[in-house]
Amino acid sequence: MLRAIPFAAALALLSVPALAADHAVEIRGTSFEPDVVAVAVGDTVTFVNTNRAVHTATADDGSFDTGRLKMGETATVTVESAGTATFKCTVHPGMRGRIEAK
Ligand SMILES: [Cu+2]
Repeated sequence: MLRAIPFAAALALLSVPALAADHAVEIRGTSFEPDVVAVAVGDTVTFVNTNRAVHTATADDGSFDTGRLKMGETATVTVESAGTATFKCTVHPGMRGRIEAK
């Protein structure tokens, strides 16, 4: 019985997910800053538009889309799988970036 307590405690620790981090990406002018974001699965990425024009951050594989962000608006996406997700602004297709998730 005495050994059951530490074992249960260890199981409880294992079942708690690692703390997710949030990564900020600023839309500055017509670029994403930073344009490459290294994250862990479960992390979030928050896009904030600091530019007067409307922008989006839209994954090429359709896995996320912030929709149209006006100046001062933000959108947060959760990274749900490992791998690289490239994204662009649908208003300005030359605006590109990528999320690299481990
Ligand atoms: Cu744009």
